[in-house]
Amino acid sequence: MKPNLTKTIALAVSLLAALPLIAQAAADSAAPPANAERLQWWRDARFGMFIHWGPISLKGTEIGWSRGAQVPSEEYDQLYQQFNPTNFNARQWVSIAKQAGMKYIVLTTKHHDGFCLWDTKLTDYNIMNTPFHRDVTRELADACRRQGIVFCAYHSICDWRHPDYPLGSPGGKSPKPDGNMDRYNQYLKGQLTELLKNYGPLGVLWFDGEWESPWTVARGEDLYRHCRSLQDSLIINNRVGKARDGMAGTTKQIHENPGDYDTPEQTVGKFQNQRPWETCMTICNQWAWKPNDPMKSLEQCLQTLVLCAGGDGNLLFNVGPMPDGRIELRQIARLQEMGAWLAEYGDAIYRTRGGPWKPTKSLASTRRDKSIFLHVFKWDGDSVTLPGLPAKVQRAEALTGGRAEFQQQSDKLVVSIPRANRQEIDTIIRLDFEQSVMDLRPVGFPSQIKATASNVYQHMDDYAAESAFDGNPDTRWATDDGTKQAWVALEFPAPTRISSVRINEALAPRVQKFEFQYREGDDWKTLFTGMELGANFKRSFEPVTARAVRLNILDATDGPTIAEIKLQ
Ligand code: H79
Repeated sequence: MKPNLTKTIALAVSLLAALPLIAQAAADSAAPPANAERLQWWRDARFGMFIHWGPISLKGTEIGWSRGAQVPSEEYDQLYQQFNPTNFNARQWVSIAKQAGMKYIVLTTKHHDGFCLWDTKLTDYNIMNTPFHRDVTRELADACRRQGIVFCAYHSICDWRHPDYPLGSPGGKSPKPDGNMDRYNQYLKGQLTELLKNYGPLGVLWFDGEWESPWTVARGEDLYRHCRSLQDSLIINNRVGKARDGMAGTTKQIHENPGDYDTPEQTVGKFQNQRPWETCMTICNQWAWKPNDPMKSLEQCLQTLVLCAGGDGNLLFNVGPMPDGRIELRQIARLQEMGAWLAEYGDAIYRTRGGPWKPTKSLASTRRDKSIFLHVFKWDGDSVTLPGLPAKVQRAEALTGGRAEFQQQSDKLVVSIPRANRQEIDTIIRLDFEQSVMDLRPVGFPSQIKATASNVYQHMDDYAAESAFDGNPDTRWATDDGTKQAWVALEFPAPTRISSVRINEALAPRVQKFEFQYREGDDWKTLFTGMELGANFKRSFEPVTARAVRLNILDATDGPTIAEIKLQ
């Protein structure tokens, strides 16, 4: 009896341990779990089109945010009377998405400005009351269905124009004395009922504008249930809740918050294979159309897609159509280039999962069944060296041409192909194994940066010393609240000649007194001292050969935090 029982318990425990985090979260959260089959479809799709559009395209400023800022609210709110996109053609939009290799379209049915792109009965501020008089949401939803693309809706929770929503423009900064959130919530739910009943089934509901104080996790949960009760197969993003970690888009307190996936914005999400995620990013700089908005290169576009897939996430790539209803020709051309690449190499993107190697600036990996697709952006001399895997490579094939070679040892895998076969954007090598590679644990690359600090905010890796030297201004070294003195140091791999330094404090200037030092042998020597640093400190000095450098902060108003220290 006893051994069997132990076995049963051991089996149950191991089964429990194997349950994905999503299932655990669902079990704890009061909201029902996502429809697994639909979520799987969405993950496999990997690539979707985001469309930000509305009367504000007439001005070329940002949708929602420019209301009461660049464009006076009174003027903004009258623009719909001139909105007449006579060249709008839903079939063409869908064709463009399909040619790009995208599998779903997310349309801004309502942004923070409150304008409704469908025939809503709940407000007059909608597309039917423009000179255009056509329900573009209806037309797009129908065209999607006919052409085999999944139609999805973006919907802003905040509405800075609606008299009941308690906050107004600019950017939700002005409280409305007569706001009534309960009444607004009825309006919000009523509008979603219309969308789900008359335009569905929808693939995804993409909420946004949840961060303002009138929204609560209880309202989020109620809204999540409301939408799922109207369409059970609906996938809903994490912005329905209240736990998004800023633009990184991950979900804090995942157990208590509704929402099926994370939403990094204008940044590629970090490797995360325990919970689905989707980066949303613009093809130019603005979400809404802007004349001559600088556009991303094909290299940026494709590497972004590959980095998302390699991190086990989706990419929702945004276009802002022009006020006459057309998408810009140069944007169409770029999307077609992406589609042509995907037509050839989509096997290494669609229906894959990220890893096992976590993406770096130089490479990413995706996998399916018994194959890993290695995507190399930058070579390290003649080859790339990857951390070892507990599985034996049988074969390597360069999908982008040439003969791939590999050498496998217990601690590393070295892969190469002839220089002439390297692709400028992405050289793809498929590695075949005897068994499935889906259960191989994700492996990171050991950091090349040897940095240390006297104090790291809450001992969190995200704020480690390395973040001050990683060349990425979006990451920072941070110290605990109230810290007045702290140092951060960098060890060079070999003695290095330096003659200038740039230092960028993150957030507000806090440093009040510091010394900048270097080490040749055993002792730190001071190169210079100063009082304030701020966001843009620069200093040149007599060249020295250093083994290490150190910023020693002697006084600060609060815990110092540094985005970058760059040496030359
Ligand atoms: O629709 C597009 C943008 O108009 C919209 N989201 C994409 C999809 C957008 N909403 N907010 N922003 C863009 C930037 C806002 C950032 C902030 Fe915050 C709002 C900073 C502080 C409050 C949310 C909460 C992000 C960080 C904390």
